[in-house]
Amino acid sequence: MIPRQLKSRGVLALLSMAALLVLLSCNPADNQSTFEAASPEAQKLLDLLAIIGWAAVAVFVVVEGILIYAVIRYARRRNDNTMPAQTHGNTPLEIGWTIAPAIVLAVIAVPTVIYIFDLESEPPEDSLNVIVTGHQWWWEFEYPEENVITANELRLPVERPVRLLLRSDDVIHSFWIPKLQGKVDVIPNNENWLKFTPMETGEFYAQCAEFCGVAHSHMRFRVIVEEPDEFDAWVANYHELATRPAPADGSDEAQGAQLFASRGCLLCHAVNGPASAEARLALKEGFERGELRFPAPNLTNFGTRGTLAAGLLDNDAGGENLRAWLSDPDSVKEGNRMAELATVYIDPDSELSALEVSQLAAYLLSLK
Ligand code: HEC
Ligand SMILES: [Cu+2]
Repeated sequence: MIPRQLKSRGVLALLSMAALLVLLSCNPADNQSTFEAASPEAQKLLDLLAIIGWAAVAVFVVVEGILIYAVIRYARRRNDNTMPAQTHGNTPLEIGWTIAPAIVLAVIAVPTVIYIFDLESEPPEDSLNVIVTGHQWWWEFEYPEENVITANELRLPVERPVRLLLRSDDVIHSFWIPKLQGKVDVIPNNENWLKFTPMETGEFYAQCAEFCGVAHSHMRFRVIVEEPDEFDAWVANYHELATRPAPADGSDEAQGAQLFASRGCLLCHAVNGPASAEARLALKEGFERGELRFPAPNLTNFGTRGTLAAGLLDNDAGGENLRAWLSDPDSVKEGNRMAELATVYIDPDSELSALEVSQLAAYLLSLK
């Protein structure tokens, strides 16, 4: 038998370990912690959490206090066999326990409803518009006014309000940038929207927050908040790349550019900027007829991206991760649609050689 003292020490150790674990998970500096807000909208959610949290603490303390008091004060004493006084109805008590929850409810409901209206109100006219499309298992970002389509990295100028229109191409996803805004479902055949104003420059981690299939946990993305002139330069660079002719000098990049067309990559990926509305419609119809391409990340400025395969890997300058991805996407990100669908379009017997892979990687990394 374990001695009592040891037993209670064990329980104490276990409890403190659990408490430590809980506290560790609250580190505001963590990439996906909501305890640090980088936008007024996220700050409002954090404030609301504090109000509700403290209200819950107050309720807990009062209820447990009364409970413990009653247990100690009114416990049956040894050898006391008298029947305690029986109470039927107590008007002040009943009024009390009706009013108290109403007050608690008001403390929680009033700020909640105010915040809901606030967050639902139309964003300012000069907001940056971005159309977000969730795909199994990556994110597409279209800037309709800037005429830019990119993937997996959402670039935003600091201190400018953004309005995101959220769509899904397939199943239900959930769009979540923990430090910038609450999550919103991304639903097929339906449009949701979300607004916020990023107030700090830097890189923010984000993630699909609704189970959407095998690679759901790898459906991440990054939000890069930068100075307005850096953002403008990024847009300008995109347009320069969209019109830059493919290299034609026999270098690795030039070979890669040719392979990009001849090995079927272009069936799914665009590298020439956003296609016109007509071209996109034709592609969509072509795909629906089973003839043409599957939606895939736009690679026009792929060389500017810091990550690869929806935030899963670093897009390192040496191209090591990119070569691993091109050689065998499934070993990098199990279940991804590039691996699955490539077998439909690309002759499965003609795998890319190591040379072809490195030429393709050289080409893609030059797109910056
Ligand atoms: C059948 C359609 C299809 C074909 C063909 C295809 N891809 Fe992809 N590709 C995808 C999809 C879908 C993704 C997104 C995968 C994910 O992250 O889940 C992708 C992702 C990528 C990425 C990573 C993009 C990013 O931002 O993370 C690169 C690079 C890439 N493909 C290059 C190529 C190259 C090079 C070829 C030709 C050898 C090719 N792909 C052929 C569908 C395709
Ligand atoms: Cu998901």
